[in-house]
Formats: sequence, C-alpha cells, structure tokens
Amino acid sequence: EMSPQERAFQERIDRGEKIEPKDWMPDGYRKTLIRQIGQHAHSEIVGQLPEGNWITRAPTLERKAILLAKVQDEAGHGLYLYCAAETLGVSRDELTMALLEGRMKYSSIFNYPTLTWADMGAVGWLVDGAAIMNQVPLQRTSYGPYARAMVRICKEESFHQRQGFDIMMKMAKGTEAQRKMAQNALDRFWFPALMMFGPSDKDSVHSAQSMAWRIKMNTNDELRQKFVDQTMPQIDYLGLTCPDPDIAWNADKGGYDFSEPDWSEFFDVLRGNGPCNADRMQARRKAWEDGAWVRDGLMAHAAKKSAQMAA
Ligand code: FAQ
Repeated sequence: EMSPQERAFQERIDRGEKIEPKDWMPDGYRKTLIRQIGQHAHSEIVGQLPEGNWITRAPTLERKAILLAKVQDEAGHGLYLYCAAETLGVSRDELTMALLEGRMKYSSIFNYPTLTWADMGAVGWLVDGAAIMNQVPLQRTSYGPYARAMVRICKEESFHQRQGFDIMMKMAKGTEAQRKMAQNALDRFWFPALMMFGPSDKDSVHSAQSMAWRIKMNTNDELRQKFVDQTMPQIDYLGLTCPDPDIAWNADKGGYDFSEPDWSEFFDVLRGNGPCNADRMQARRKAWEDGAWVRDGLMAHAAKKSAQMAA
C-alpha cells in the first residue's frame, strides 16, 4: 500500500512532472536511479577502453583525431553522469569503490575485445546505435538531472554512430580483405549489441517498477526490436549479412523476427566471466591507484588552504 506521500509522488510522475534533487522521493526511487545512473556512468568510463585500444593504431591521422575525440566524449559523458548521481547523495568516490569491489556493474558489451580496425566501425555503428536507442527516450525520464544529461549525451552519441557507420562503409566497400573484416566485426558484435538492452522482459526484474516511476520509458524487448528494425536496412545498405540466419521480415507485425541472443552467455558475462572482464577491472583499478597521488595532493592543498583561512 502506498502512503499518502508516495501517492502524491506517483501523481507528480504521472502528470509528467520532473523530480528535482531536493524534492521528496521514495527510497526505492533514489536507489534505482543511483543504480542505473551509476551503472551508466561506469559504462561510459569502461567503454573508453575497447576503443582506446585503437587510438595508437588508427589508419590515418584524420581517423585518429576523430577516434580520440570520440573517446574523450565518453569520458565527458561519464563525468556528467557521476554528477547527476551525486545530486542523489552518493559521491563519485563511493560509486567508484562500488565498481572496484564488484558491487556495481557496467554494460556487458564492454567485456568483448576489439580485434581489428573494423571493430571501431562496428562499435560506433552498433554499440552507440544501441546506446542512442535506449537513451533518446531517457531524455524524457522523470528525474530532471538525468533527463537533462541525456540531451547533450544523445547529440554526441549520434555523431559517434555516424562516424562508426562511416568506417563500416569504407571497409565494406573497400578491398576484399577489408570487406571480410567488416563482416567479421558485424558477426562478433551483433548478438552482444542485442544484449545491451538487458534480459528479455520476462527476466527483467526492475522494468515494471522503473517504468511506473518513468526511470525507464520502454521495456528491454521493445527497444531491442526497434534496434533490429533500424539496423537491418543498414546491414543491407552495407552489403553485409546479418549473422542471425533466422532473421526475417514479418509484415504482420511490421518488424523483423529474429533470434534471441544466448542468454546464458549474457548472465555469464554479468558474473564476470566474459572475455575481457578481468582486463577491464584491472585497468580501472590501475587508473584508481595511479591517480591516488593526485587526490592526496589536492586534499593536502585543501587542508593547507583552510588552515590558512582559519589562522
Ligand atoms: N549489462 O531488470 P533489468 C554506453 C542487469 S551505453 C550489464 O532489465 P534494468 C555508451 C541489470 O543491471 C551502455 N548488466 O535491469 C557508449 C540488473 O542487475 P542489477 C550503458 C545488465 O536496469 C557507447 C539485471 O541485469 N547504458 O555506455 C545489462 O531495468 C560506446 C536485470 O536487468 C545504460 O546504462 C547489460 N547490458 O535495465 C560508451 C543506459 N542489462 O543492477 C562507450 C541506462 C541488464 O539488479 C562506447 N540503463 N543488466 O544487479 C538502462 O536503461 C537499464 O539499466 C538497462 C537494464 C536497460 C541497461
């Protein structure tokens, strides 16, 4: 049963009002937002690693500059999202510790390796494409700071997606070796990209409550379907083949029928057993430890300053 306060809160949500940091909110609402925004922030930061891997090996100076800018954008998105989470009363340090201690997640997709330059195309095209599909509706999410962060992030993500598609075009229309690389990247990233939307609706534990609170605007399966419907014509345009042999247009539903990803693989990656989980966590831990002297220096400086002020 809802308390009168909770009922009034739900009515604000139902009217489409934005909830702001100092407003009263149920504990569960705050917790769910911290989990989702924190996880999203961690994904942006960990998400720099697979592409960072190719900055020093980009084929031209121009491609290198573009990739560098893209990866820097992801860092910006992460910081933006940590700030949005901070408005809910959790610090960036606390969120970082939760990640490093395995109490928080980041997107499953970043546990897959980037093996060739074509993977930079596939990541931009498919991974940023899936990210936008999920994030465009989140611009209308009920929590003000999160919704506003999404506006800028979505603008940058759509540039990212285009740069990925542009790489795919070059590769798919290039030499036979390049075309094969593009196909191989699509083959490896297709199902992991579908997993980004989360488990199928019947296994999505948070969807119902998160949608009632407008923390989520769509179910996982709805967005996955939209992504497939948007991406299949692009695969055709590239002259590539979808690795799902059963994918087929269904005129009755006005969308594609397609195979589910291997959910046992998905849950295994979430448990830490994906191809790159250990590497990613090690990179984050190293960055945290290597940055300790900066944090210590800043704290020492702040302490000295405030002592001077007091004197
Ligand atoms: N990976 O009940 P649900 C990017 C977990 S885009 C890992 O359905 P929910 C941009 C879920 O946390 C990627 N874990 O959960 C970029 C829960 O476990 P928990 C980031 C997943 O929250 C591009 C459990 O499964 N985007 O970074 C995943 O209602 C290129 C049950 O699932 C966002 O985070 C997964 N894929 O729905 C950067 C968007 N899916 O926490 C660099 C905001 C589910 O209880 C390069 N987030 N789980 O232990 C969301 O929209 C939602 O959180 C979903 C999951 C849709 C991801």
